[in-house]
Amino acid sequence: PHIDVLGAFYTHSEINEYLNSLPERFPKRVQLKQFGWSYERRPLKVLTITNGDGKRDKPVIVIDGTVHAREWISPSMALYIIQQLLDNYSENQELLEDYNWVIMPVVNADGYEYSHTESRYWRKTRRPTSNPECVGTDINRNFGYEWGHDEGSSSDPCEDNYRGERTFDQPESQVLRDVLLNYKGRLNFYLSLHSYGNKFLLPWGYTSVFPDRYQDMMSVADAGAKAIVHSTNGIYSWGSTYYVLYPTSGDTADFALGVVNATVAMTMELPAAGFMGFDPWVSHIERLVTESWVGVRAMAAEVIRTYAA
Ligand code: 0X9
Ligand code: ZN
Repeated sequence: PHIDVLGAFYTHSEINEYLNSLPERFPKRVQLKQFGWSYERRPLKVLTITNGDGKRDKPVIVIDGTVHAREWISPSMALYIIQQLLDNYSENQELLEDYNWVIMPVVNADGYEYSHTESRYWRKTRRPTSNPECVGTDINRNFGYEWGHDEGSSSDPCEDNYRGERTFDQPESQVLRDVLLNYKGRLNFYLSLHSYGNKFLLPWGYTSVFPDRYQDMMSVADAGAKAIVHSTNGIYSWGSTYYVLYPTSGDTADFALGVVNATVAMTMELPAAGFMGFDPWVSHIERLVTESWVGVRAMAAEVIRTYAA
């Protein structure tokens, strides 16, 4: 079925139904793959978008959404990107000339459903923990690079940044890990969509030291921020997570850089809207995703220009 991204927030099963419809509509240009299941056995799907020329092993841009359940603009943004690349292909063709895009709109499927049905501001997964009182692990503290520091994550299952008992003990983290590792050697841009904060966050999260590739990654963030301010006056800040936000350890972007060797790894904190910042009204969606697309598009173009295939 068609999905009106600007007209509603969708549940995980609605998003999957939409993804399932795409291979039939774009048989030459998309591949839909299920990489695994969530703890509550929801299918976790990943869409690859190409220009249909059949060339294999192009470098890739990997984008994920909904690592955190309550950040509802993130799956909407992932769906909007998909539609820009598929339905608005004529304007975005050059973004697919030498690159393939791999998009996973919902990583934390159980938490996302729970945020629709039970508790709007839920963040973590829904797997029980060693503490019978507290459910859920923060996927963005569960990844296996510099995992387990008390600075930037918590060992307490009742905390919102609980890192789990060990690395990748959440099935959703395993799935995203496998997606990233699948593209090792040609992961030129990893972008994790979160909200909120108007920030481009670069590794490292776990230490105040800057990675070797920091300046190159900063140039990409720079291109995104510049494009957004020119189009809407939207103001972003950018820099290392540790300084611009707060220390985080075991997050996906640190893993993408530290283990998968991504050329550029970044977390994008989309703009705030609504009562708590995580909860835009439906009427906000269009403004948020169109502005954010200007930034994502400019960053992708900068990566493609700088790191030619
Ligand atoms: O704390 C987080 O996990 C992220 N912020 S959020 O408000 N969406 O929860 C930021 C993680 C940033 N990490 C890296 N860029 N390495
Ligand atoms: Zn988040």
